Amino acid sequence: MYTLYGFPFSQHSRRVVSLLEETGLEYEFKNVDMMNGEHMSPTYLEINPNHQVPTLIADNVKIHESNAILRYLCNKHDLEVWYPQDADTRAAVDQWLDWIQCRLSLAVLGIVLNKVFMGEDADQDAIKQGQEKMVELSPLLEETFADSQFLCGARPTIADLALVSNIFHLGLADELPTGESTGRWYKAMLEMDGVKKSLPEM
Ligand SMILES: N[C@@H](CCC(=O)N[C@@H](CS)C(=O)NCC(=O)O)C(=O)O
Repeated sequence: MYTLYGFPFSQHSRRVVSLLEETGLEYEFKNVDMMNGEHMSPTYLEINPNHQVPTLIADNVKIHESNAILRYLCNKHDLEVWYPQDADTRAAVDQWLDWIQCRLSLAVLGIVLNKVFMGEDADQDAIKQGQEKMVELSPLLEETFADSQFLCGARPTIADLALVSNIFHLGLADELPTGESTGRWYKAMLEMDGVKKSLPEM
């Protein structure tokens, strides 16, 4: 039985919830009320000194970093379809997971945090920079989905779960990528039970 500390409006938390739900692994979700600063509380800082969600607790293991958690769960439970062992496919999954963290995430954060959550304190420059970055990145996704049903082939992997958590986030700010193939992929992802269950109530 896992314990997952997370927050439904956190894109990083949602990807882990999606995998746990899709695979039927047992877990208890502990909501960290970020709107009221619970992630900065001494109790949560003991759990994750980075004051970030998600954090996964297993028997003797405590892991933060959402993509590391996804990989851990796949390795631990031999979730071959979600994180294929074949070196070439695994490299593709890892490439996208890193791309999502290193290239996409900051743009999504800049847009959504400021457009949706910061109200009058919104940093307009961060929104603009995020939008400019998305002009560069969205075509890369569109080209990928024009050729492939999912990021790494004919079925979704943890890279798709990480990506859909970000694309849903962009939707909160009315900034969904507009490409037709990306839209087809996004619709398919939203039909997955695990993804549905990861979404915040609105
Ligand atoms: N690289 C981390 C990022 C996690 C992250 O940024 N979480 C946000 C919520 S989506 C958070 O907890 N922010 C609060 C803070 O940084 O103080 C991961 O992938 O888990």
